[in-house]
Amino acid sequence: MDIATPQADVEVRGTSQTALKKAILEHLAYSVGKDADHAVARDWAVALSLAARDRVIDRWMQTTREVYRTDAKRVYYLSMEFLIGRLLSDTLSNLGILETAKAALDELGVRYDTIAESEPDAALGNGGLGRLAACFLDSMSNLGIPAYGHGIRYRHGLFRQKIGDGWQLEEAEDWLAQGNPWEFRRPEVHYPIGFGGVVAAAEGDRAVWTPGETVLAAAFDTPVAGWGGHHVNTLRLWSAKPTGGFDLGHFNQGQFLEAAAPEVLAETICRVLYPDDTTPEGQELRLKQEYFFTSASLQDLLRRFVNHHDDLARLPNHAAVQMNDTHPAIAVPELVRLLVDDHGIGFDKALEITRGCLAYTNHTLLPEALERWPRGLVGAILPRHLQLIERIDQGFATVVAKAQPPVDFEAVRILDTGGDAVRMGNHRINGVSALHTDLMQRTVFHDLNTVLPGRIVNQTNGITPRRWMKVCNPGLSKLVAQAIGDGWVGDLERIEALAPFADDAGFRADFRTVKQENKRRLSDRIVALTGQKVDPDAMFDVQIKRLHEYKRQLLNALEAVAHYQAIQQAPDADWQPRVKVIAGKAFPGYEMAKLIIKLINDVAKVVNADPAVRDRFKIVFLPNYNVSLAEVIIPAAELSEQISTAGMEASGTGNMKFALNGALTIGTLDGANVEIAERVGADNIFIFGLTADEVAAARAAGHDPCRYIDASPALAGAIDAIASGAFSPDDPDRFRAITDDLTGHDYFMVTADFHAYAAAQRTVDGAYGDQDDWTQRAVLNTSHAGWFSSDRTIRGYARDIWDVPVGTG
Ligand code: 26Q
Repeated sequence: MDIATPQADVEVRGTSQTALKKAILEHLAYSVGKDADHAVARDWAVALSLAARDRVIDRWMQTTREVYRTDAKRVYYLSMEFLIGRLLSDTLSNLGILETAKAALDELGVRYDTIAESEPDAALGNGGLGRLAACFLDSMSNLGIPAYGHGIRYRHGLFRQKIGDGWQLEEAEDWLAQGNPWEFRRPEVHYPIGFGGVVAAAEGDRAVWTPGETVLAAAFDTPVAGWGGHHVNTLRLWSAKPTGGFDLGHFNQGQFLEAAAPEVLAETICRVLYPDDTTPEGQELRLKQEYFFTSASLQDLLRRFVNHHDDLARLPNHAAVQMNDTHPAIAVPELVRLLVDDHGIGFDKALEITRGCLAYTNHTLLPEALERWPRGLVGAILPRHLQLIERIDQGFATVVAKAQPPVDFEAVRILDTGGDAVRMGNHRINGVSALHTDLMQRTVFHDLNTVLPGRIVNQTNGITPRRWMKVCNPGLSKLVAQAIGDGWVGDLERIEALAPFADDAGFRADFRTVKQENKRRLSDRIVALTGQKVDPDAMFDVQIKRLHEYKRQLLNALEAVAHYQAIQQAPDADWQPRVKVIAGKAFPGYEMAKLIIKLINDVAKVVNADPAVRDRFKIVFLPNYNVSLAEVIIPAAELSEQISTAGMEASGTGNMKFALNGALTIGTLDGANVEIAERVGADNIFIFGLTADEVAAARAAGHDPCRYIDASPALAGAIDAIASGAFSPDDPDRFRAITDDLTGHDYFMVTADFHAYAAAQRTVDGAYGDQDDWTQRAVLNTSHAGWFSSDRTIRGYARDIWDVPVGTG
């Protein structure tokens, strides 16, 4: 691909080493205001980022002009989360100038790695759903799909996690403190967003809503360059501002706080991601956040449409809106409202247009994560929307009445009268893995699937190979490129060509060398973050993800305790050395998850200090897991822990990143693990435990943890040690909530899967003992992971849901 070669009519700034060096120095002086002698790492990073941004802008404008000219259908991806992480390496790499930029900096006596580390990690999300949105932005650009990502420009992203005495501590992240060189503020693009107030009926279906309170949504744009830099899309994030000017009257009377109040109230809306919603105020704030960014995005897309078209009935031919989970689900009544009240379209037609534009992705079947809003709250904050929801609900009743076989309307209706709540999310729906979609159709959305058969489709998740291989694993990328060329970067399925190299001893040796180098890099990071020294020759076993009981970090910790006890009992046996790395954040209000973090740290402290264990087993909990840390951990991993209770992990995407980077998976048949197993082959993955159907059957029959504990001395020993305070001598009862749950309900089936998991871990140890054989399997994981590219996923959405054409990639 002609990476840095622009289209003929696009003026693009030079990308030679000389040109880049000059651009960096110019930005350092004229944008940052520093000279080379006084610049700190962050100054250099900003100067380089601006130089890189300049090289995106001409193509960005070209893309925009082209999309206007061809009047192409656009995709709007609405998401509460965008976990983009750092942008510098990714942008330089996509432009094909990463190596040149490094060389230019070298000439200036500046180390690229040092300055890259100074970029804050944009953590505008908390997990897979947010990272998926970021991978999708990259893929939509790669495939030349005109697209906007829309979300909230949080002042503080997800909290920064510190570990104090083994406990999670939360601090506000201040990612914007030193400015954000990637974004453009668009003061002229702003929309009023109303809350509360009263609704008066008008002619026809129209109503006049007079909000009690209004804020402005102001746009901030970040260009998103695809691989090769040819197509550049926009991530447009909304920030809240007060509508009026500053209240000088109050201020001059000495009422300073009153004068500042409108600003403070408006800015509250985009202050934090997932405000605690256990109080009514917190709930109200969350609903306001969701409505705020959804309404702004829809007003924006309607303005763009009506500027160039006059027939709103054709909107579905020009705009596809994807709702990332239920968080933007208020889009349904909001688009109807805008069409009916602002554009004078009849209700039925407006609903038809809305249905033609909107689609919804489901990311979880956990009942507590499916949003339901108290009817009173919706009525108070969005009175017009409640009217429209009621009307949509009535219309739906007539559809349901005709369903064959008959369906109970109460089970599917939008208004959940039993709980007096508004239930969101009856639309064109997709699941995120084959198993998850199947479970949706059979369980939570069973009745809906009967009423509207064919509505629920599957689009298995994917990951962008640009960030999750090319940028984060330069060693492996180079090795793969030497073997099969670099076509896989833009088209990952081509990495299949690597499979024959699994049988090539020389290639395997090189592959091992790369992994070893990545393990050394991670070991250095572990020392820097925790002071803990680990042996880079040990097996690196990794579990990194949000802390959640269903993800079963507890199963991992219990097995670690049992393994520790086994080593204690036979200290001279031939143990396979292992470093267990765990990282992840717990929701601030999720006490059980926070206690599990403390358990992991307490166990680690005892195990790591025990002279009998020596270098044969180390447990490391790395603080503040985020995208940037993942980029260091994943290339170094050898064993990927994907051990959720089957049926509970919708897909997983970390599992794909590990496989691509040559780790073998130990996992349950859950989410996309099923599809990974199908593709890498049973010999190259360690599957254990109950299946989703078996979990459901066991729960239905009444799961009895004691049956499993009595049958497994290893499990009983581990639970006893924790319960007796072996890891918490200062507070022996500390983990009571955990051990009581394990011996009582054990909803997540930890005891039921323990034995199979421990046995699988010993199989892993045996397999790792034959390094050559292990490496062969690792190479096959990399080469068979091509299907898990988010490019493939986006092609699926484009074809099955959005109906937009796709470029070659
Ligand atoms: C809901 C209600 C109130 C407050 C917060 C929430 C909430 C917030 C975030 C519920 C869920 C989320 C995030 C979910 C998430 O990240 N899901 C993951 O999505 C990935 C992408 O599809 C999947 O791979 C993972 O399996 C899934 O867990």
